[in-house]
Amino acid sequence: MMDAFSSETDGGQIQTASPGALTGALVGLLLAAPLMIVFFLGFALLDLPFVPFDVLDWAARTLPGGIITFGIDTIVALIATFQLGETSSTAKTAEHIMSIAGLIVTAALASAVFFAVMRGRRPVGSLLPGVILGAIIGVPVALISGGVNFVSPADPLARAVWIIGLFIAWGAAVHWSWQQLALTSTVGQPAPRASVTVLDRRTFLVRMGGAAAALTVVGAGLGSLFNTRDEGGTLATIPASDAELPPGLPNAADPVRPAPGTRPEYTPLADHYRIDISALPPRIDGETYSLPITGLVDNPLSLTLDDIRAYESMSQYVTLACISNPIAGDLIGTTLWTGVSMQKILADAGLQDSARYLRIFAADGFDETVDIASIMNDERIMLAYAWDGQPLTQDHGFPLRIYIPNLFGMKQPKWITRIDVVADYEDGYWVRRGWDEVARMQTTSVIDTVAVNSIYEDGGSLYVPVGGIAHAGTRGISKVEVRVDDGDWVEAQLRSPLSDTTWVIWRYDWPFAEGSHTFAVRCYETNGVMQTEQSAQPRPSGATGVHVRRVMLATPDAEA
Ligand SMILES: Nc1nc2c(c(=O)[nH]1)N[C@H]1C(S)=C(S)[C@@H](COP(=O)(O)O)O[C@H]1N2
Ligand SMILES: [Mo]
Repeated sequence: MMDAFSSETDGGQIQTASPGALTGALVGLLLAAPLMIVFFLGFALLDLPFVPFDVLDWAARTLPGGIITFGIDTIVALIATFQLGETSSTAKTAEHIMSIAGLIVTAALASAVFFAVMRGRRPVGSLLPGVILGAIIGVPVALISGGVNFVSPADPLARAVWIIGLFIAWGAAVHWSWQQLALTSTVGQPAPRASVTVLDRRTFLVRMGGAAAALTVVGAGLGSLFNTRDEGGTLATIPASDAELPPGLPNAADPVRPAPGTRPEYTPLADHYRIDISALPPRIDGETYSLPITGLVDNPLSLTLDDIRAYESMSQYVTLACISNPIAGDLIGTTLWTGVSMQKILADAGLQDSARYLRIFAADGFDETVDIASIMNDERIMLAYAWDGQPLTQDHGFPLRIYIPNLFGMKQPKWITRIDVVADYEDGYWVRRGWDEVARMQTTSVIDTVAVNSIYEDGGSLYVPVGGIAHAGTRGISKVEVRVDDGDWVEAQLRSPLSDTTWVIWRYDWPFAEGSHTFAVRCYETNGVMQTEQSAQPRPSGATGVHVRRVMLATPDAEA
């Protein structure tokens, strides 16, 4: 394992043993924990970058689309299989944990290599090799952070100094630890020199582990104490009186009630899924924000939030879905969007004859292209600044996002910073990574519930309410059918939707029969076209197929 060797010093014989790569890995690991905590404190208290998130974001932008998709699919499948909770927020948490674990493992490996390289050398002299070790990790990480971190408001130079400095401190600590371990006296022998406190290796590592753990705990405590940043900080810019709160949903009187257990028809804002390419959403100051609209226009514009809100507003109930949503997944939600029609804004900008597309750029490095012809054909395409009657939250794209009916979320940038009017089409962020260029929402239907706890009696017979959603973008739903076991397809009842672009709630009360049964659902667009029964994965064009649920039904207690 660890071979001992002797080295001469002017003080006489020091028994030294050169620790190996495994010990190096352990040291690197123990020292990485406090390093993470210091990074976290800098983030929580001083708005400095939390580098594990930056490295993750960078990897997500750089790795090939297939690998990223595989990663996303795996996480989504794991969350669904083990029912870990709402998909998008659970996935973000999983990514956060993976990013921290990844950096800690990197530190452990680097330290292992360092110990291997230093093996056999004399444990005296300057800590320069440790400093170099820190810089080898710190410099690329600082560059990565500088390239992808759109969250930290700190000065770029200060950010680089902070990141490189902390990694150098970590590297020096690794080197110092190596010196201490290499100087280890054989157990039982007194320290050879008074100036060098030599502990036996085990004691040293145990003490170091204890110190690292203590630092980590104290740091984490401090961090949570001070991390009181208010997400709403710059957001409350629409006076509450102007806010368009849903005044009671437009279909409140519809006699078709959702079957118990159907997902809420109007998604509570806090439960709306969030999908984007960053560990932390970009932060934009609404006070100083302005949106440049440039390129092939006669009057280049630069619109502040007040300018945009001065336009006549429109509010629409919208169902937004992610193209990664599996059949029956929760990466879909419905809320009220408020904004201004793109037609009005483009009219003021004055499109030139050659103008064909909008290139839309976002604060997180995301981008997409929108066809001007579709804007001219659909006044519902809008720049949105409010959801659910409130200014967009930071997660959902403050201050501005675009709404494009009928398309999956990947075509609809949040945190818009710039619009360029151009003549030529260019692929957007996810299209470049292999996803569908059009990304039209698929026609799908889902069984949310077979309400085994809501079986009821009517006219001497028992019924089980079955229900869920059906959605076809702007094409609308004309019919939903349910099949139980090998029976016929039977038409379900439809509740009138919140708008002609939202999902439709359906319900079917099935005559109860005990035992295990298989329920299937399919839907039809308004024009009579049936959804495809062909099952497809989300990549590249969105999931399709018939949703099936198998449920065990038992006769309810007579008293119940
Ligand atoms: N700037 C930016 N806009 C974006 C994204 C992003 O990563 N960055 N993700 C898109 C995707 S894939 C989806 S599904 C929707 C999700 O919007 P939400 O998080 O508000 O639900 O935002 C879209 N707009
Ligand atoms: Mo998405």
